[in-house]
Amino acid sequence: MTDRRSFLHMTLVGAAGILVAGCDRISQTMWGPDVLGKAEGLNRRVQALLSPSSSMAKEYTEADISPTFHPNGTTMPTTPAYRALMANDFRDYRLQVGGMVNRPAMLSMDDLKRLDLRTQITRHDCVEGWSAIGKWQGTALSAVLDHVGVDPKARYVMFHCFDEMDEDTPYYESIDITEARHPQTLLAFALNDKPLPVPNGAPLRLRIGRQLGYKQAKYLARIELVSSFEDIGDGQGGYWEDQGYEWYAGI
Ligand SMILES: Nc1nc2c(c(=O)[nH]1)N[C@H]1C(S)=C(S)[C@@H](COP(=O)(O)O)O[C@H]1N2
Ligand SMILES: [Mo]
Repeated sequence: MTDRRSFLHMTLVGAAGILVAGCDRISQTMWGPDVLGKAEGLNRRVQALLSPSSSMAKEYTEADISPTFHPNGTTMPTTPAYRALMANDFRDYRLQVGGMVNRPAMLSMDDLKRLDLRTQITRHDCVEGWSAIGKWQGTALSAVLDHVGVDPKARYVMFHCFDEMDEDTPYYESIDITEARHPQTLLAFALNDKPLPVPNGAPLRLRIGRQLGYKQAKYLARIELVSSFEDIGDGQGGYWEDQGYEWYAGI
């Protein structure tokens, strides 16, 4: 398993390396050394024009659901905290919600289910070149944000996960408040009418409709509202972003 993971890791980092190398060449010949930073900002602005905050990801029908939903990345977290929860079928699980909020909370699965249930059939696209259509059931993240009351100065929602990628480097991700309040942004606990399987992120994962697979954080432990993510990890807003992937991973 370690071998498989390091292989995957090498493949992904390799692919990112090629992209970055390509951009570097352009930067030296055309735009100067800061092109990556500028391109990223430009990408976000173009994306905002092409898909305004209200645009919806395509939803599919039951007939479109993929026969299997290929698990990827971590498929079995090894951290003791996660293993203890798993041993008891996640009955003691609580999602921690904190940071720039008025009422920090520890939400049980039942608390989450009482807030705002949604079901949607959407497609997941991974940068490694595969897609899968799944039926997700979960709580709208916007309802969770309303429940805790967000400080108007908060700009991002950080997702901290139970699984560690390299030693002591937990998987994490972030989205902005607009994406967090999008009606298709869910904290999902069911896939294809069954409790979310462990390989797909049990007991709770993020599902956003309009961005790539690596944004869809699995094994959620904690949500944190922040005004900046500069001081978190290597400062790029997510585990894969810290390896060179784009923060706004529009499909
Ligand atoms: N916590 C955590 N979330 C994660 C990952 C991971 O390794 N750990 N991998 C990401 C990637 S690259 C993809 S494609 C999807 C895979 O989701 P799946 O296992 O349900 O297919 O989860 C994303 N979220
Ligand atoms: Mo992915």
